Amino acid sequence: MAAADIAPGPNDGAPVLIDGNVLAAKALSRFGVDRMFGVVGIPVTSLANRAVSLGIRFIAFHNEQSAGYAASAYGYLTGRPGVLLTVSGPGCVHGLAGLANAMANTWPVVMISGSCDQKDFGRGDFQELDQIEAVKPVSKFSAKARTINEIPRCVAQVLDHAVAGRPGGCYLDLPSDVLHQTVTESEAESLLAEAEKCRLKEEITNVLSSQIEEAVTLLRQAERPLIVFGKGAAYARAENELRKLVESTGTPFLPTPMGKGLLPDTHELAATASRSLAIGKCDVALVVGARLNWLLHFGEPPKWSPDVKFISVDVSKEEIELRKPFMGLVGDAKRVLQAINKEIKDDPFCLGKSHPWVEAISKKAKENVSRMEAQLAKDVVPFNFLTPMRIIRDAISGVGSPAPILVSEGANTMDIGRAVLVQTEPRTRLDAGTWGTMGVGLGYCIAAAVASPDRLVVAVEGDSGFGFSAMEVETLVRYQLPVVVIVFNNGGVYGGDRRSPEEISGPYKDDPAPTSFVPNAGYHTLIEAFGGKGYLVGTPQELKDALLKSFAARKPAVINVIIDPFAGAESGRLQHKN
Ligand SMILES: Cc1ncc(C[n+]2csc(CCOP(=O)(O)OP(=O)(O)O)c2C)c(N)n1
Ligand SMILES: *[C@@H]1O[C@H](CO)[C@@H](O)[C@H](O)[C@H]1NC(C)=O
Ligand SMILES: [Mg+2]
Repeated sequence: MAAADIAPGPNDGAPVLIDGNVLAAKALSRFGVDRMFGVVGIPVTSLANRAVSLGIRFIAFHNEQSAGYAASAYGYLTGRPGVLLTVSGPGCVHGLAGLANAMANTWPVVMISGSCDQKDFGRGDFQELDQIEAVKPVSKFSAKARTINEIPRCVAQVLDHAVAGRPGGCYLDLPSDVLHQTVTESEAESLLAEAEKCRLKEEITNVLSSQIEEAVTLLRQAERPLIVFGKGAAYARAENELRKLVESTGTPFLPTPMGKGLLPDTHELAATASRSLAIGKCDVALVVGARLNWLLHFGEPPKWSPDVKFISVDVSKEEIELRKPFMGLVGDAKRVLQAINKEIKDDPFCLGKSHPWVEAISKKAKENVSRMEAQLAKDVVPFNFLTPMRIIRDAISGVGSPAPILVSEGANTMDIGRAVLVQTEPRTRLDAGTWGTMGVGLGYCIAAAVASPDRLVVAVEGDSGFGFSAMEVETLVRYQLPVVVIVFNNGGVYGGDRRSPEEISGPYKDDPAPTSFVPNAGYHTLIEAFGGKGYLVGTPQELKDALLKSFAARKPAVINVIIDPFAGAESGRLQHKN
């Protein structure tokens, strides 16, 4: 708004003044922010209110941790930085969890925190903390507006850095004295315009055509090629290019957990169910937007063959330098795959269904699937993990397109869910991720519902995982989000008390085990406290009915599924790490 547009007020002629809160809200809106997640309080309440009045949807949480997880998942799902707003000191500290988890997952997020009055810093001011120092290990860039004039430029910088190169977390510090300084409307306009001019352009790194040729030659000459892809490829929206590459060359593929759905799990070249053979025997692995970290066994023997040649496609040069693959192609996954597909088109090759490698993979997969299906087909009551998981899988398939977004956390619950539940569309799975973080569930559900209002959101959560952020069920109800949270209630972390006799002694031996919660807890009643719908189920028919009703209603619901506390295994699939 130009100053001239303002209706004349009582002090006719005097310039209209706006404060730092208004200017920050204006900058966020001007630079493309449409959603914010957070918890308000001194000194940022007015910033949140002003943002809303400028058309930004503000999702108010109970805890900054969940809001931070939500903001980062929103960044991942939309490709634009998610924004988390917190108060100073403890609010910022809670938000660190969101920043750190975003860094581990390489998702773009911006945390904006109010901070204490600059002149009182070091004297024990209200909620005082050196926030710039606190965010250092968990962010890629931070900025502090020391005067109101710096606000627009700082906002632009953090938004740009969050998505530049490898996405990650950025931080903006807004001291309370700065939020209360004022400038005139016209000064604000020129500050905003100036900041806009300095915005970073997206850097496009072009891979050398000689490198593309070399990569294609490696794939062409491979006897047992494999294409592995992860959430980096999902973030780059490389699904069409991946499908073209997989199908034109007949190469088996393996998604990482959040890569699932870029190509449908049901695809005939999916090697998920023959994972051990695929990674153990492949001779060339094209790894797209996935890091060779613990989730992929560091790309090392004994899981991988000692002779495997990795071709890594990654947006980060540092990642390639760290892993030292046989070949590294630094660039955006979508662009690099386009170049690879183009190179192949001139001289196509395809393994074909009867190729011994493709046949071996598909044979192993079929064996694994039929073993699993035989287990899944049984109706086991009291519930093990498999029976309810099958019923949930079938209910989710029944929804059709657009497919629901699946959120999952827990140990057994998440691991078994990953094997049983089917992903058919890109970016429809959010789970504990690279960091194995419990507590992400409700925040991810809220982000998914906000980012994709046309999709149902279904969470499959262990009771421990759920408990980390369970109060956010009120947030689901308050915003009436179409989220159905299914809690696998086995009475604790991994389930029942599995301690050996020698672990049960000492003065506190009669305390509940460190892994145990109250048995048969009424998690479904939590959401009822806020007017949401709760279901308690213990049999296949009860679960089917609850899913049918809650999926059709598309309203916030919690389904409390009572599971045999001794089904499953300690630590799920990660026993060797415990
Ligand atoms: C932030 C965080 N704290 C603690 C852990 C350790 N941890 C791993 S899985 C898990 C919970 C497993 O229990 P539950 O969610 O009930 O799943 P179940 O195995 O019982 O299905 C915990 C606490 C973690 N991964 N992250
Ligand atoms: C069997 O399939 C599941 C997923 O469907 C997978 O996690 C597991 O690794 C497979 N087993 C082998 C031996 O490949
Ligand atoms: Mg549990």
